[in-house]
Formats: sequence, C-alpha cells, structure tokens
Amino acid sequence: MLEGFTPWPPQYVKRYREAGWWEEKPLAEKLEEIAAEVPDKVAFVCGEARVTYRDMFARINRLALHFVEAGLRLGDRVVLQLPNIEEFVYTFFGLVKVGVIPIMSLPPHRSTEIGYFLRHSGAVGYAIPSEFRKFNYIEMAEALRKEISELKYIMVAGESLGPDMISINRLLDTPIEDRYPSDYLKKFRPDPYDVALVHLSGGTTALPKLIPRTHNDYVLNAKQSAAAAGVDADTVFLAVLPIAHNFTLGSYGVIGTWLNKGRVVISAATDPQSVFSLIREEKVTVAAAAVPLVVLWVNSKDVGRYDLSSLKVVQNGGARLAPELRRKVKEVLNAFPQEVFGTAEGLLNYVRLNDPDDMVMESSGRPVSPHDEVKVIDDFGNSLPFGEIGELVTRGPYTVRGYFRAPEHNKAAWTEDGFYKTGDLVRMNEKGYIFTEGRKKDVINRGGEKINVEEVENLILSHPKVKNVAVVAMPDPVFLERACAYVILQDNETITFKDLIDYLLGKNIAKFKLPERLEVVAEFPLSPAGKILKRDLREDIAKKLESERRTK
Ligand code: J2J
Repeated sequence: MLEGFTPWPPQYVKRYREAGWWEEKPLAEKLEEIAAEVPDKVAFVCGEARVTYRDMFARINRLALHFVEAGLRLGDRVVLQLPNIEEFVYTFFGLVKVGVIPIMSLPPHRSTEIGYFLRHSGAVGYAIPSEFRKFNYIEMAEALRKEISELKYIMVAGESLGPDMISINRLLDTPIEDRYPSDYLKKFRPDPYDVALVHLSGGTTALPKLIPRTHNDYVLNAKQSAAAAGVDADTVFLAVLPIAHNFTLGSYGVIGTWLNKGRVVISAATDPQSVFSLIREEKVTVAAAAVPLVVLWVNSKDVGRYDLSSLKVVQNGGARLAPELRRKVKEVLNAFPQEVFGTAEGLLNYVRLNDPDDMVMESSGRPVSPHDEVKVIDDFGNSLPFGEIGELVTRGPYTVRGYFRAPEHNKAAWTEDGFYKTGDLVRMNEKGYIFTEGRKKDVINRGGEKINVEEVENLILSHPKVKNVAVVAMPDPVFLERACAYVILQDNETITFKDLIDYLLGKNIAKFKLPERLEVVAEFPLSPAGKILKRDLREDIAKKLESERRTK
C-alpha cells in the first residue's frame, strides 16, 4: 500500500467489498474486459484518428510494456500533464495498467505548481506535450529536472524532444510485444485496493492537496455516475473540458462512457464552431461543459447553422449553472441541462433525466450512489433539518478518507467519523436533492476553475511593496467569480495592476489564478478580533463594478 495514503477503515472495506460495490478489479483490467466484447467498435475519435477498442488497448499495452522496460514500477508516481490529445489515453492507461500512479495536473500549471506536485508526490516521471497553446513544456521540464534529482523520466508527446527525454510517439510506433510472453504484464497487476491515480483538490490551504483514488473506488465512481446519467452503448460523449480533470475523466466522463461501450469524441478546441461541427459530424449525444462554455455556446450566433439534433444532454459541472442558462440549454440547444455537482475527493451529485422540472432547473442534483452518506451540519457538527443551510459532509465507497501525505490537514478536512467536509454551504430537501448556497472554504470558483486564495495571497505578500493583501471574488457574468486583489502598500509606495501581474507571472503559476483587478486601499475592514472582513470587501467590489457598469 502506498505510504501516505489513508485507507478506508476495515469495517467499511468489508462492507463495500461484501456488497459488491467494490469490484476488486484494477481500473485498466476492468475496461479491457469490456473492450474485448466490442473490439471493432470505435472507442474514440480525436482529430483525424478513429481508434477501435482493440487498437486502443493494443497501444495501451504496448506503452505499458515500454514503461516497464524503461524501469517504471508499481507504486511509482508520474506527474501527467497532457492535454486533450490521443496520447493522453494511451499514456494514462499505460501507466495505470502497471500500477504506476499518474498525478493528474492540468495544462495551465507552470513550474511552481508542477515542481510542488513532483516533490510532494516523490515522482520519478513527468509526461508532457512538447508544446500546447504556444507554451513550451520541454523547457519547463528541463528546468525542473535541474532542480529535482529524483526526476528520471521525462516523457513527451509531440514532435520535438529535449535531450534524454522519452518520445511517447516513438514508443507507440515501436513493437515490443513480440519480445514478451502475452501474459507478461500480469506480473505488474496493481492491487485494486491501492491507489490508481491522484487528482488535485481545489484546495483551501496554501498548496493544493493531492487526492489518492483507488482502483476500486474509481471504477465505482465512473460506473455509478454513468448509471445515474443513463449512459449506454449508443452514447457519444464529447470531451472538451480538460480530460485530466475528474469530471471529464471519470464522473462519468470518458471512463464511464467506455465502461458502457459508448464512443468518445476528444477535442482540445472549445469554441462554438469547432464544438458544433464535431457534434454534427460525430452525432454527439452528450457534451460535458462548465459555465463559461455553456455561456459561449448558447449565445453563439452560429448555433442555427449546424444540425445539432443528435445532442440530447449538456452536462454542467464545476460551478452552478443558473436556471436562466439551463433554460437556454433547452431552448437554444434543444438539450437536457444536466447539472453535475461533483468533487475530485469523491461525492458526485447528478440531476437525473427523469427528475421533476423544478429540480432540473434549480437543484444541484442528488448523490449518484445509494451508498453515499450525506449530511448537512452546523458549525458544531450537528446535523441540520431539511431546508436549513449548513456544510455538506459525506462518506462513502468512492469518497476518499484523506489527502496524500497530509496528516495534519486531514484532521481538519474530515470529521472524526470519516465524513469529508466539502466546504460547500448547501441545503437539502426531503427527497435528498441538494441546493448549493455558497462556500465556507476560501476558494474562488472561476467558472469551475478553483483559485486557492491563500496561495495567491502568499505570492502577492512576497512583493516588496506590499504590506498586506486580501484576495476576494468579484462577480462576473461569464465566470461567475473572478479574483480581485485588495492591497495595502508599504509607506510611500505605488503599484500598477501591470506591475503586480508581471510580478506574479514571474512566479510561474497557472494564469487562471491571476487577480483580474487591483484595489489599493489604506486599510481593511476588520472584525473586533482583527480578522479581515472579506465579505465587506466582496460587497465593496460588487458595488464598484455595478456603478461602473451603469456609467458606461
Ligand atoms: C456548484 N458548485 C459546484 C456545481 C462543483 C464533476 C463535476 C465537478 C467537479 C468539480 C468534479 C458544482 N454547482 N454544479 O470533480 O467529477 C464546486 C463545489 C465543489 C467543488 C469541487 C466532477 N460542481 N462545484 O468541480 O474538485 O464547491 O470538482 O466542492 O474541481 O466545485 O471542485 P473539483
């Protein structure tokens, strides 16, 4: 068992196993068995590539053999930073197949974040595209290798390559299977109770937490959410959000689609024309989106130019889709707006296709599994009656019991009896539908992308001209929230917005975390105990934006 991972207590292991909720099968093996039933069916389409289930697993297994031959072993960690490209599929499952644990970073992460993921997880490998959205990942990997001596394997998808890097494409083109007995990979079969992959948390502490997901729990995660969504072999699922994120990967995402023998369409482009033509050409039935994409699609003037009649469902996850936008999904796209309120830590809530109309338009759904235990609690941990607002906490067969290597933080993020504290303020009705009402955690949710406030504040505080800082959410019609930095400067100093941004860019962090407005103030509103009253700052910036909008 991976050191630093918190297993479920034995009585829960027993319960989940005996009830058959955990299938005791490694993730890749489970999928491969299903693939073997429909070998000639197209598993996914990506750009020009149309890949059958047979070919998908032939390539996965070839890469897995190469990984083993190169020296990667069960329990090793590899930071995976691949965008929505064909190689993602082979690399991710090639690693998982032999028990090498991918740490699922996202394409916008930069060297500060990646360095932390590598170090904290003790990774020996790092998988990157050579270039994506004009950013050179090879240079970043070179620089990281100089600092981190444990980093042995840099694996690259794409044309160019740095010295001593492994070309994923060359491995895919190089037969290796003839040199090994056909059951050779069985030796490297991971334990289904062990960690299969690691997701990243939106996080409330200075650095994002790593979420270890086991084979057992991740198979269940995908299976249960696909069942709640009614996925079948005719489902054609469009993956346009980053495939590395929990939503697109496994809830139900590409894995849930494949578990049901459906077809996946992978795209890195999210603009309306690209998305609409893919829907038309591939007869997409379900698209998984987040608020900014829904806004873009339903307001696109191109929508009438494409035959989108195959599209039945538009899923929204990451942040709440307003009822008005749900209505537009129905009217403009002629699709069912399926709200998905999920967490990378586990719990997934879905609106069901046959739910009553008011729940479809207003609610955040209900848990996908009857085995999810959910409670709404007050500040003292007491359960609240239906209808009252409190923090959502949860325990269950696919909700993790701790972050990776974070024992101190885990004490605060889980209740004593093992409920994960989501940090979300919700209410629940008698039927178990959940309604999100806000947050307890200090996170800014930029259209689904989570900005860890403390992390950004610490970086701004390191600026020599800054005396104190408070980063708060400001309202936005597309992203719902964006970050605004309130700053108190050192005496007699001045700073421009550009100065601040240039400084932060120099810190090599993902761009979506950058504040989008700067307010220099002389003092902060403080509580009697001396705590910064962020609610007052949020009200202040909302008022300013409103009056600026009026005077425009
Ligand atoms: C309101 N808040 C939401 C929603 C997530 C599926 C879908 C989303 C995620 C995800 C995911 C929300 N309405 N519909 O992993 O598998 C906010 C909550 C939650 C946090 C989790 C999946 N959907 N949220 O967004 O781990 O605040 O997972 O606690 O990135 O996003 O963020 P994350």
